[in-house]
Amino acid sequence: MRIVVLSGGIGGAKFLVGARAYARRTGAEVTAVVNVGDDVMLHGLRISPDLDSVMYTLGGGADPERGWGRVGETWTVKEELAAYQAEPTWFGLGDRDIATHLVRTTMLNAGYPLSAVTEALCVRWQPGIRMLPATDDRLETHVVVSDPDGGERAIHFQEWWVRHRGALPTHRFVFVGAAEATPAAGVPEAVAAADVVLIAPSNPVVSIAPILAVPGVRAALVDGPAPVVGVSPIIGDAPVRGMADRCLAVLGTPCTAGGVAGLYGARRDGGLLDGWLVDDVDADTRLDGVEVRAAPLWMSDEVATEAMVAAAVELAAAGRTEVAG
Ligand code: FO1
Repeated sequence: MRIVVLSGGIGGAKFLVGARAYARRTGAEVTAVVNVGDDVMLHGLRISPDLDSVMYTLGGGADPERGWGRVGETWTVKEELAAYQAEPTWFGLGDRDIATHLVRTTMLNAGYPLSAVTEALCVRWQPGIRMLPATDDRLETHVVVSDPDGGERAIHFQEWWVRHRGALPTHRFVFVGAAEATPAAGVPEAVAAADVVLIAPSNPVVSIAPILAVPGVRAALVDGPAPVVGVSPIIGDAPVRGMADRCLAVLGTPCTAGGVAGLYGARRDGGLLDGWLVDDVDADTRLDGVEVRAAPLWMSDEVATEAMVAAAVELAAAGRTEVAG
């Protein structure tokens, strides 16, 4: 069986650990299509936070406490940059992590696409799944916020997320470059060959939406043969982790399993979903045209997460829904 997983960073990485365990047990193959909207150029380096979170987590090199960056990290370069007052001082690059950014930036400058760079980095980390960026093109999430003088300005997602913790009057998210972007090498082929596509319980607004904003990725999902099953990132009325509540509020979408399902939409009605997996506490969630099932969705350990993946794959076995009309 071929499984494609749409994934953001930390939550997606945890889900992929379960997907890899499921694959090892059943002989399935997993391809992760990973968000690049969080990517940013800082100090001359290309940082790809979600790709790195997935790669380090699956490769056993992630810091489990912080959730991002490397375990056993040191911060000499960060301190030296701060001594020069080199902005942004609100974003910390660890010494070990910087080696990854140096290799990535050098390869990109030499003309390799991000997908090839990611493959090269994975030779070291051996994540046990295939990792693809959603696109090799420039795609950055920017956030339109209120200015103190009453106007509006757009800031990079990382400034909104890390520096301001999302606590600014926020109007909308813009996926710069998405409309012109094409899927990374291998993405349309992986989706076309998939038996099931899973949407990880990642932030729907700033992790999954930028992937879907690449027209060729969305088209591959809509036109491809595989059923699409989403896993709710919301349990009760709170995100499993991160700031999905703040992001959903910007869109005016309720922070509930049903709210996020509505955002993805039913395939029958021109959306994406054939199936939607919610936590047991949200078992009464309904979305017309979508098969909803409940299972425990806390990714407390690998065994629990593998069981989630198994439940999502089983839900996909119910098949694709017909498009209305
Ligand atoms: N998150 C922080 O809260 N503070 C940081 O200084 C920070 C640095 C950083 C460096 C590299 C990297 O790959 C991720 C980093 N993150 C940091 C995490 C990142 O901002 C976000 O959590 C993700 O982009 C959201 O998925």
